[in-house]
Amino acid sequence: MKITGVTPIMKRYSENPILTSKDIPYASTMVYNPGVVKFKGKYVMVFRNDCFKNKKYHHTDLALAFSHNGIKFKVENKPLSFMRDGGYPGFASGAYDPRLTVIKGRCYLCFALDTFNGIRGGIAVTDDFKKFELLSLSLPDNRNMVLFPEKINNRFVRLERPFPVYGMYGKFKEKFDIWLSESPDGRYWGESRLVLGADKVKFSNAKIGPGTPPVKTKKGWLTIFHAVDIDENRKKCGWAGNWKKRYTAGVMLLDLKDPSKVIGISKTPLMVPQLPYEYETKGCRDNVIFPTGIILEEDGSVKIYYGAADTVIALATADINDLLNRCKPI
Ligand code: BMA
Repeated sequence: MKITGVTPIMKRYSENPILTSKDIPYASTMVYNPGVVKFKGKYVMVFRNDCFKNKKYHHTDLALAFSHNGIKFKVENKPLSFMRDGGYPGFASGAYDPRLTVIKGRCYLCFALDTFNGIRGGIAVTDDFKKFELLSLSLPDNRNMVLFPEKINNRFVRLERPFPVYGMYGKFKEKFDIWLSESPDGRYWGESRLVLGADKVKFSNAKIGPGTPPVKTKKGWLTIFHAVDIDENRKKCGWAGNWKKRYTAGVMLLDLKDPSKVIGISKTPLMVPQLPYEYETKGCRDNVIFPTGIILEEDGSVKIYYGAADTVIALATADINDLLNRCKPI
């Protein structure tokens, strides 16, 4: 799939990647997909750490790092023990793809969990990144959950991405869409409704998914999503056997009062894999930009954190007004 018209409003940090497996003081092969928040005066990052032994997958941790400027992160000496090594009956791998959201002074962690019965989306809450209270685990298959940073109409609200096997495929090989659910307490979720179908995204011919948690602006909730396009002519890349996908980033704006309504969406991707650490690594899957963290600073600048090629963590910045201007009615 050919993509044209990428507007360069995103500025990659010149010293990208900002974190690699070399920065991890314990076993690590690839680090990616970081959730980031400002919490108690610091930037906090929780990210996925995959470990291989003798070139074979061994395990996945969630790793924790802190920063004073949102650029240079110092990784803690131990991984988070949360949901690791059998924390859940039916457990198949560690929690991964974390997203962080602060709501009323508490930090919520959304994550995916591969179990022998399918993939579940989980939500936990913490006040110190030491103790976590597990609030909910979805039915399989679901993941890429992100929480809105405040209750709306007195309910917690999340975006999520179920994997319906009997979807309407049409020209799509995998058509997975972005949904929304509400909860009075973070434990019980319902009122689920479709937000954005993958068929509405001009630069996807496969699945889409929530990327970063939404941030509030006067015009609406701004949120970054990922979009996948499959091209059978793509060369095999990375370690993954038959990887024909590319992950790009898009932006959309949701209604402040009813965030299941899309006000606008970018017609072209915000970011496509363009730099060597995004499209050509010795990692697992090349051609991946997987946005998972966002900070809206007081001066209107936005930091977007993403996993690049499922191998390293990178940062790009933009102006909030440029992102809002990219969102056009569907
Ligand atoms: C998704 C998840 C992510 C990963 C992405 C790109 O399905 O597995 O962890 O970053 O694919 O490979």
